[in-house]
Amino acid sequence: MRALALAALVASAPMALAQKVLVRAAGGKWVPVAAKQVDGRIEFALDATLLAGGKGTIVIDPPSWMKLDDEQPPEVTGFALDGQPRELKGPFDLGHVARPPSKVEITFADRDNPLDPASLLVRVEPSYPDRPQSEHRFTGGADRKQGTVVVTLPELPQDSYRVLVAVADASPQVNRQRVEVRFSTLPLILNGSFEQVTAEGKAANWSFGTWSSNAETKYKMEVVEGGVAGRRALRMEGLAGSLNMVCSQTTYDVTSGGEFVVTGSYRTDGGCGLSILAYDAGGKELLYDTRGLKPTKQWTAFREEFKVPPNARVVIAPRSGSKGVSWFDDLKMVPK
Ligand SMILES: [Ca+2]
Ligand SMILES: [Ca+2]
Repeated sequence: MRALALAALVASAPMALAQKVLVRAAGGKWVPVAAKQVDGRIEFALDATLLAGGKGTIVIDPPSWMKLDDEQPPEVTGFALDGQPRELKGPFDLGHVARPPSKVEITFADRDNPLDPASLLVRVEPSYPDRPQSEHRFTGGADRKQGTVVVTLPELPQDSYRVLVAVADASPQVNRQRVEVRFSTLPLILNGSFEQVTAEGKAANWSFGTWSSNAETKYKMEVVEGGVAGRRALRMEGLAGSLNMVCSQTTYDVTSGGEFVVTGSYRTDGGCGLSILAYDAGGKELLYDTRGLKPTKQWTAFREEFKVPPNARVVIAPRSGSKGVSWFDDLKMVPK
């Protein structure tokens, strides 16, 4: 029989009095191992056949409160934003928020062992090293089987954020629970003023195409100088054939649902429009609404309202089906 001998250095006084050495054998059973102390070290031999795949966990003098067989990570028992308790159903994706939370509180509880504050991991991504950083603290009950992590967020630049909080129980298995809270403070329509242009000269964040065409279809869609905000605007020109020119963008999920307003400016020779589409997580169409915009030679503001259920994926599509030139600029979408 092959035996694997390990020696553990004694680092503290209680260890020097080691009474009990246990190894977690294949199948999860804890098996006591004979140990002796030699010159301030604990020595014991391990029977390799006890271990699963040559790996095992050794515990020396576990405290009396420790439940060695614990394989369950702590549970999430509370979630609050800015002091307001929220539903406990993950994933904790807040979607687009007009104002980011300044305090995220997550309560963990473990049935068998205390939570280990030293295992606590809190990360806010992306991070802005030059800006004030988030802070966190951990408060636990007397037996520490329950604890709350409070993350205080500084004022954050517009971005799409992930707050990661992970904590483990104080068990030999180190069972870890992770919670990710996501939210976005980016504008719901990105590059709505058509100022950012890709290396290919296309408007960033937007898709271009026709939603129907025939052999004679001829059109031009581009971002050029002009408009009412910034320096550039979207210009679409119908030249020939069947015309159904569409520029579209899928917004960040509007997790909250509710009423929204899309505003912008346009001008058009032959008429244009704005389509608002919404889909659920499975891709089922929830809304397909096209608002017509009448011909006008002057830049003219428009405002369209719509309503979607929670967790809708919204597509905003300025479009034109007419000959001649249509322009769009300064598109914005906000909760009503
Ligand atoms: Ca546990
Ligand atoms: Ca612009």
